Amino acid sequence: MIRLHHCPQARSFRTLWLMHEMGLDFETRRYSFFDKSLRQPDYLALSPAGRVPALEIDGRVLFESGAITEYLVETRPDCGLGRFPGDAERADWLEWLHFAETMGQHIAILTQQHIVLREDWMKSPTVMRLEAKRLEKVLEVVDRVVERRDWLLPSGFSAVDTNIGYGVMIARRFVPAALLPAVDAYYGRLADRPAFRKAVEEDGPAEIYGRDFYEAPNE
Ligand SMILES: N[C@@H](CCC(=O)N[C@@H](CS)C(=O)NCC(=O)O)C(=O)O
Repeated sequence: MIRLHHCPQARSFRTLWLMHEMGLDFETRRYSFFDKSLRQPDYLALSPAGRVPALEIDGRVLFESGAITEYLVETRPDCGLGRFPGDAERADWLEWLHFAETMGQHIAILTQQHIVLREDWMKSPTVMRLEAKRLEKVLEVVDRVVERRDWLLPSGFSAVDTNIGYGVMIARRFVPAALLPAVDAYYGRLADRPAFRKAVEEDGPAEIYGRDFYEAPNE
């Protein structure tokens, strides 16, 4: 039995989507991002920092979406979505896998600033503008690659497209999609994938991002 612990719209979407790409059977347990259920002792026993995703698999629990991605493709290599030691694309695959969290850190700060901090006096327009600009710079790295090909690696779609692809999906709420046409087209290709659509259907009611776009206010 594989069980994914998931919050709608959170990084656990990466795992939800990837497992559909891999055609795995699994069950999903959903939590609210806001109601402190991730801080309950039962959940902390699974994910000690109280974060999603956590994945129960092969008789243990794993947390950290990048590690989960690597574990899933290594233990189930027939899916063809990993690039293993000896593969010419191994280094690029690893770079993209971890670069997804460079994108993730800016998204996390922007989410905190725009959404989690509820009172205006808690928010910093400077941080919002700075982080949106930094996120745009990160997206430009993706843009330069996907303007030349459909997926991040020359050989085709792989698990790193799910890790980066989740970031691209959320980043569009903070950086106008029109600024990065190649990323916009890449997102269109990702969103067209049956496994992505299945993951969107199973994601659960949107709770974190209620707006399509969050503009950084002027000072
Ligand atoms: N680097 C971790 C980050 C996990 C993480 O921070 N997830 C967020 C959701 S996107 C979370 O669980 N936040 C809940 C909280 O901080 O209370 C990963 O990729 O799994």
